[in-house]
Amino acid sequence: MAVQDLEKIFQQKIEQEIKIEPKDWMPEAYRKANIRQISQHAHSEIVGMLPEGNWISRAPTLKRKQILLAKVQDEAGHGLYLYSATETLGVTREETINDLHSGKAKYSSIFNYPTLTWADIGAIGWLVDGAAIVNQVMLTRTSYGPYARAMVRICKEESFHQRQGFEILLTLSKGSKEQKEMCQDAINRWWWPSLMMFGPNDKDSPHSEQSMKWKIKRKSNDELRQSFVDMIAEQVKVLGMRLPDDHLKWNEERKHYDFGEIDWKEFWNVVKGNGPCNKQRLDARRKAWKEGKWVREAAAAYAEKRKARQKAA
Ligand code: FAQ
Repeated sequence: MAVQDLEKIFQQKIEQEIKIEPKDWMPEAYRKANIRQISQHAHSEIVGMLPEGNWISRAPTLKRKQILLAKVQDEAGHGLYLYSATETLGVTREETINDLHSGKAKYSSIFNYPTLTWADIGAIGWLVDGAAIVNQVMLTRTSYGPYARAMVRICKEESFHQRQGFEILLTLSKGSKEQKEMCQDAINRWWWPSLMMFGPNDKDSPHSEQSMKWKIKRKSNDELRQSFVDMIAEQVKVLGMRLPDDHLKWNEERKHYDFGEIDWKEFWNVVKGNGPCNKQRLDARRKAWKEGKWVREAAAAYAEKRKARQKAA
């Protein structure tokens, strides 16, 4: 079949909301766009384990420790589904991971900020998982089948994560003067970086137009950011805390909250590798990859042995 006909069939499927599956014909640029987004999403989940991992040994109670361990393990699982979804597009996991370690591939800017107090674990659950859900609920309807299906399960787990984060902050917000201050301080530090998770403004987002046409993205960066602000501006009232933005105000005409300008200089600085923890995060991932080499080799050898045994039987 001529390429023009294949392209027509592909576009028709997109328009009719039929998922694109790994063995279907797809334009090379669509394949590459998905590899870029899904692999960077996978890296974000894996690097995202580090800031919270920092508090597993210091969680204030055994129960909190168990919950945090389970949450961090969930993030590892999300990374693995997403690496598998990336592999269905014809790249190996090693190639994908090498791109992270060489600095070629990005991961979410949010994970380059430090976790200074226990309240940061609450703020990550509430704000970071909260922002992730707003983005990922949209992605359950993305056009590439394996990515959409991975998102359904991930969203269920993320919604638990958000509630556990909120509950940590709610407990602190009802505590001593110091605990209340710690809660507000964490919100102050995580609020703006969590707004940056949605990416640049639409007018400065080079990938958005094509990704929307292909229904990889179903809502724009600014639309999703606005939904997040509207949701959090209400939830913060329950905590009795405030968001660090003097411009945050309900706009009756727009039926949305207005909010202040993001510091885009800070955003691009972090994305380009110069945030407070970029070096630390990448060093930790490179070290884990190096030290885990024997585990990967042992697992591969065991799989080979099992295959040979099954064949002989
Ligand atoms: N950080 O043209 P656009 C989580 C890059 S998961 C770093 O707008 P696009 C779970 C972008 O890649 C969080 N880089 O790009 C969890 C592109 O560079 P490139 C991760 C960013 O793709 C919670 C360039 O800027 N979620 O949190 C960022 O249309 C708690 C131009 O940008 C996902 O990855 C950023 N914030 O829209 C884990 C969701 N924003 O690739 C542990 C899937 C933009 O050309 C603990 N991804 N860039 O080199 C998406 O929805 C999209 O890729 C966007 C960006 C919205 C992130």
